[in-house]
Amino acid sequence: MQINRQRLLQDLADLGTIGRTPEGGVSRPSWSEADLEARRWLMARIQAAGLTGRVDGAGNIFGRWEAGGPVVLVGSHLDTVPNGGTLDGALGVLAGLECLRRVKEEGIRLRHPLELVAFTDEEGAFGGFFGSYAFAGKLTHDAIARSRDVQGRSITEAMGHVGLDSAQALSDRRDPADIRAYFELHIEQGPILERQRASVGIVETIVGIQRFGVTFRGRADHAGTTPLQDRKDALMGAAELIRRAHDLILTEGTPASRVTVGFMHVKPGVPNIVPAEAYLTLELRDVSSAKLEQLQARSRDLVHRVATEWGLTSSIETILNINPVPLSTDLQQAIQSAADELGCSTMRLPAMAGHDAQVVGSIAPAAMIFVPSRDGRSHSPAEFTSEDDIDRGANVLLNALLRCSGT
Ligand code: HGY
Ligand code: MN
Ligand code: MN
Repeated sequence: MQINRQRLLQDLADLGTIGRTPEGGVSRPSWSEADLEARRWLMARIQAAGLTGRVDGAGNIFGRWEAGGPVVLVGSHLDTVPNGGTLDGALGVLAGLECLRRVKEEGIRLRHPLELVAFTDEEGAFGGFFGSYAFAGKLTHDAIARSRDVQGRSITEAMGHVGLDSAQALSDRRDPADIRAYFELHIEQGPILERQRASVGIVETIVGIQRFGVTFRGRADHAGTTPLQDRKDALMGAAELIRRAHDLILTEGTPASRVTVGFMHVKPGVPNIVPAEAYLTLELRDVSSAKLEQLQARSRDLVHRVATEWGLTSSIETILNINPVPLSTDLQQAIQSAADELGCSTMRLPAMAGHDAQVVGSIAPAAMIFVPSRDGRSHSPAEFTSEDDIDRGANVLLNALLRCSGT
């Protein structure tokens, strides 16, 4: 049995028009108008396929055919980064939907039901992994209260706007005993598969991420009358931190360590006033928990040292703290067997992007299948995977799902 290639490609093209940007990318941050439209579109596709659709308290969307017993879950996310690509997340959800449709069309009786899932806010418009955290029972009242976008809008407000109560997310934890396995097909978003000429990646570990909001506070002063040595310029602290954090990770990290400052805000943000406050996000990643812990401790020290050197005060808040997660070796083997049967070349590799699979993987066996990304590009409209690679990946997914669901 094979997936229906044309139907999957058409679904990807259709979803890719929702939130389309002039640059050819898509913007569907969680709970935006485009995200809501994508949610309605997916629910209509689920119903058109004759599956039972459901939305839980966190806004996660499910599609199921048969009931009873622990499920084999398959999915990913519909939300995107601003001006991102059309495949990140969408591929895993739509390939999952296609697999369920094929099993239903063929009337295959499975020992374990298949269930489709599209998780809420994987990309982190409000912090990240809201849906999978709720699903895994790892969400708290405090975490919900802290979930805000960069404009300061809370997830409670965003969900309230569409008639949902964010507190409901706390009551929709899924019993781990109800999950036999979770599979996520995803684009690699890096250059490894393409360089190695492998068509299917089998993920061994997913990177850990620690994301902080760092604030430097100094003093607003006149940009003309205040001599440089008399200033408490908050932005100088931020600039120094960015430079030195980069050096710190290069010298103390491993080739799998990352640091990124992806957002910065300066107050009052006026050309002729010395910056009184600078806020930035500092994100660290590593596949080793011990290394990630070491790097975050060293980065925290660095923030305080830099603040002192520039006569500033500083504070650090945690936005995201997610551990590296090794994926199930049994499920890796199932993917390997599926790929071998289909004659696909494979390689094992780590995932350097965060994925819902690492949250689900903390409570149940989880696995990821990667397909190549041209030039390793992602989180950009330049994201591209060939139709043949998409087709191969989706067929490996279908084959692996059947192996785990028990025909
Ligand atoms: O940020 C990430 O790694 C992912 O794309 N959510
Ligand atoms: Mn992404
Ligand atoms: Mn993704």
